[in-house]
Amino acid sequence: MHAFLFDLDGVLVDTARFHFLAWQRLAHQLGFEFTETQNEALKGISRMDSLEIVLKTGGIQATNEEKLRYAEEKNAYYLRLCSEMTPADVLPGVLNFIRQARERGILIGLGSASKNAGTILDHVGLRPYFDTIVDGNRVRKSKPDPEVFQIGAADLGVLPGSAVVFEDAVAGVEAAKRAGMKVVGIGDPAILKEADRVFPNFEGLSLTQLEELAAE
Ligand code: B16
Ligand code: MG
Repeated sequence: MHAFLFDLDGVLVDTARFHFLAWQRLAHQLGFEFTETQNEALKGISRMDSLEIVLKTGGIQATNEEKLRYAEEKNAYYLRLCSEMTPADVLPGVLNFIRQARERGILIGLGSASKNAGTILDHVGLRPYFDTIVDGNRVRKSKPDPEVFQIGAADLGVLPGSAVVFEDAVAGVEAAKRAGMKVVGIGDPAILKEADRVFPNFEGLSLTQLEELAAE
């Protein structure tokens, strides 16, 4: 294991919840319901691709101009929710795990679809732990395309086979697999079926538990 590439939303911080609340608010404004189950399909997907899915769910036709306005409104509300975040919002066990990895000389990268990733890392104080940050501003093709993780590995100078990706989204797991990397799912094994290992979170997760994965 030479590098760890972390997804952001739903892995390091619980902003997945804020994305859901912001999309749900837009849906309510447009007059339809948007559930947590429907939200699952948006995880790891770019903002505009997510909007298309949300509008389809509500059977809403919109012009390009309207779509841009809806996306801006959703993002403004999302950022309002995120503005209250502090280092206490880093998910349990994450900091310890990243520190352990750095002590072992493992390089640390971010591979997120979010254009707000840098802002969020600053809010929660995680930026100094990262050797590279690949976010939605740097990629042209969103997950499940492997681009975000390929750029991360290239930045860190490691081969795909030496990188382990940590992901909470089905699209993200697929992206990492397509990049030829090992994937640790964070969440529900019934949803993250394609991941090499799945853990509910980072609490109690040690590097030793991942050593056999690296050897496979
Ligand atoms: P933004 P990740 C993804 O981040 C989220 O999972 C997804 O729900 C969101 O739509 C996407 O970022 C874009 O985010 O609107 O902030 O640019 O999970 O890849 O870290
Ligand atoms: Mg995620």
